[in-house]
Amino acid sequence: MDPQRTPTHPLSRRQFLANAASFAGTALAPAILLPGCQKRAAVVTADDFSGTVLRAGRFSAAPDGRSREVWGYNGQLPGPVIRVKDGEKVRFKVVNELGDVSTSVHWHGMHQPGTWTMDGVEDVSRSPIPPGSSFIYEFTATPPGTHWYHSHVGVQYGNGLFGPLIVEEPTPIATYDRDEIVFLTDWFLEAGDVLLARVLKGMEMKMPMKDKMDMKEMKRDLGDVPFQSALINGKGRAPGDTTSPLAVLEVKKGETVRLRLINGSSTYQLRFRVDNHPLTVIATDGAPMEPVAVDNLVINVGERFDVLLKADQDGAHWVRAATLDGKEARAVLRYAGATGEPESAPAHWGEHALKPDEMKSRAPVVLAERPKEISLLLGGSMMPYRWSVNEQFFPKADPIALEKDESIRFHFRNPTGMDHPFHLHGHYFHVLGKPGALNLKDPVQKDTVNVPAKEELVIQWKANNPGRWFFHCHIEWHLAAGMARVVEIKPY
Ligand SMILES: [Cu+2]
Repeated sequence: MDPQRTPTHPLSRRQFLANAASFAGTALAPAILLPGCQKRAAVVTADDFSGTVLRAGRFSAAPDGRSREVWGYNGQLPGPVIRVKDGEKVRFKVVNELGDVSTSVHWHGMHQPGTWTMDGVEDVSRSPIPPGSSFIYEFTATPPGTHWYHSHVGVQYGNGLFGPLIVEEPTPIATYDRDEIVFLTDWFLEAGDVLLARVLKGMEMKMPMKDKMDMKEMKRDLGDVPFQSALINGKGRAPGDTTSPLAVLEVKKGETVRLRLINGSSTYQLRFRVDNHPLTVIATDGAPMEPVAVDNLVINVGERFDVLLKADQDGAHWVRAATLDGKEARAVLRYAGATGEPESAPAHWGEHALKPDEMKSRAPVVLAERPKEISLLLGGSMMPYRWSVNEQFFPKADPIALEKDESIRFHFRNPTGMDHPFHLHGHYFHVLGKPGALNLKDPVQKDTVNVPAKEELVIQWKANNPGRWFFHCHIEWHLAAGMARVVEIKPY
């Protein structure tokens, strides 16, 4: 074992909060410093840039009918739609107008070939953008497909610092008339750092008698923060609200629409369905897959799915996104000429939910025969509240050191009571499935995969993009409490 391994004795509450504060990019020094990239972000003035500018700022809004301070880009929720072409050299200027905190933008899904320092992860890719400063991100947009962008500092993005990033395919992957973005996100009245503090405190109060709770004893748990509401394209209704405007997707009878589904939540996986409309799944995380016709599909935090919807009905129909215990957000699919909202009716999800083993790559797959095997044991405790990979808690965790072009097999074991959606930056991986039933023939490519509670999962990938890449659970509270590693691919 590595001599640097972090001792497993629990942190005191004070130490934990200090670490959390450091994550939130507040008063404390960055937790880690990088060789060659400690430099502060460059400051540019308004007139040396023409192109897309994202201004990260705070504004008041009531997206689910309850007013709060939203942190967002350009005063919008979600942030502006960015559409670029595959292979295009892009430049985005990000201006930090948040006031007293640093920020960054991670381009979730972009592989950043040769530009790992543009990946936007706080203190992994580079130092974040200080308050009042700006930074120009410059990279080649690839791979094509449905992606998103969000802050990668502390637990900021759940406050609204997210938006869709679409990279157009050079040749169409399906036949359809047009596309629509459907950006899903859970939504809370309180700011991320307030919720994080409550997660720590609340869990302690729930379980005062136990010094350390083994997650194996817990039944499956859907979220660390109680669900409040969710938004579809920035609109929703908190419980009891029946009048706040909902997002409307207008369709014409006879057309086929590609829905670009993005789950930009901080906490909850969401089941998606359009009443009376089966969906054909054609891509995930940007990568084309063999089409699968479904009634509904679960989208984990950080994941994207592209689905085709054939508009062959009339009137108005509910678009639903619900937690696995049925707490629901809605939008309206409305045919030209129709008005109003559908009748209120309970969800009928249909029989066919997309299953992980139905997802197969459309492109031919060649897997290396003797990949390097790396075991990843996921763990967690409630007191102190923290989450681990191989019993280490980021940032006090060893990097996963790899050589360029090594083939890697990650074997996840998740004995905890929660699902963990893991995201690997800078690469695709193939999802081989559960041990004993690996798909070595046509496994789908993804960049974010759910590791279900009490299960094991194997993925394989090639470390062909040198750099320091983040690899982590995308649930904000798990990431902030240690469930992350840096994957270091040398030479970079
Ligand atoms: Cu997690």
